[in-house]
Amino acid sequence: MLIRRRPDIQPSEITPREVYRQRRDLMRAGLAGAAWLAAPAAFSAKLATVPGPYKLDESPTRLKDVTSYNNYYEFGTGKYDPEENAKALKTRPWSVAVEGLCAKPKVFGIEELLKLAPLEERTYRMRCVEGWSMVIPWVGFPISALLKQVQPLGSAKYVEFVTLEDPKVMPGLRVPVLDWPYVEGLRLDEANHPLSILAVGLYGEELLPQNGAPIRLVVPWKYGFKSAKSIVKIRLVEQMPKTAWNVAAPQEYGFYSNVNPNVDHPRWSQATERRIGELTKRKTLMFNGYANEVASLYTGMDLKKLY
Ligand SMILES: Nc1nc2c(c(=O)[nH]1)N[C@H]1C(S)=C(S)[C@@H](COP(=O)(O)O)O[C@H]1N2
Ligand SMILES: [Mo]
Repeated sequence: MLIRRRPDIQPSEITPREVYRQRRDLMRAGLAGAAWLAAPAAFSAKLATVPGPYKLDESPTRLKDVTSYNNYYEFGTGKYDPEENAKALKTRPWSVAVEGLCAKPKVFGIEELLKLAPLEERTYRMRCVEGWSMVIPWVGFPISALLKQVQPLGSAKYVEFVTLEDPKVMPGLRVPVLDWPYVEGLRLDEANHPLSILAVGLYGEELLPQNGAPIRLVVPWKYGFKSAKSIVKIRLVEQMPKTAWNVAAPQEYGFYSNVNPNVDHPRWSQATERRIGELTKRKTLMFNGYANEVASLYTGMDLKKLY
C-alpha cells in the first residue's frame, strides 16, 4: 500500500524511535508470518531461577527494547551503540574481586557467583535520570549474600563498585565524557537492603553484554546510572566513594541519586517519565515506587540537599 506523506519527514522523527521500530517489526512479522517476531534474541544461556519477592503488577518492557535501547557509554553514547559494539565483550573468563575493609577478601569466579545464592526473578521498575523508564524482569541475587561471605568490618561504611575498563573492546573509553573506569557506590545499608541485587540475567536468560554482562548492580529506587554494568571489583570502604557521574557533574548528580519527582535535574523536570514503548507520560513515583521499602533508610535526611 502506498501512503502519501511529505518525503522529508520520516516516521522515526515523529514517533519515539523504539515505538516506530516496534511498529516496523510488527509489520514485518505480518508479512513474514508471526514466527519472525517470536524468534528469540541471541541469548547465551537459560538460567535456573526461583520466583523472588517484590511482585510487580506492571507489564515488562519488551525484550527487544531492553536489549537495544541502552546506556553503556564505554560502548558509545548513542542509545543503539551498545547493542552493536558490546558484541566484542568477552564475559568468560570473568572474576570479581571483593576486597577492602572485610575479614575475608576473595576473588570470585563468575561460575561461583552464579551458584552463590538461588537466582531469583526480580521484576523491577527502572528509571533513567534522562526521563525514561522500563520494567525489567531481572535474574539475580541479593548483594547481601555476597557481602556476608567476605565479612565486612565494623569500619566499612560504603561499598564501591568498579566496572571493566578495557580499551581493546570499548571504543567509548577514548571519549572523555567520564573519568574511566565507571565507578558507583552505595552506603553499606543500601547495598545490604533486600531490594539491591547483583543481576546476572534478564527474561530468564544470561545478560547480554549491552545490559552489563556478566554481572551488574541493580538498585531499583535509584536513577539508572547507579546500576553499574560489568563489575570487576567491589570494595568495602570507610569514606563515601567518588562516583563517575558525581565527579563529571557534581551539581547534577549526587551520591544518593534516589528517584525523586520533587527534586528536578538542574536542566529538566523529574516529575514525569516516559515508559519505553508507550507514548503518554507517567508521573514519576517517589523512590521509583519503592518508598514503603526504602524510605526508612533516609529518615532525617534533607533529600533536596542530599540528591
Ligand atoms: N559501566 C556502565 N554502567 C552503566 C552505564 C554506563 O554507561 N557504564 N550507564 C548507566 C545508566 S545511565 C543506565 S540508565 C543504566 C541502563 O541500563 P540498561 O541499558 O541495562 O537498561 O545502566 C547504568 N550502568
Ligand atoms: Mo541513565
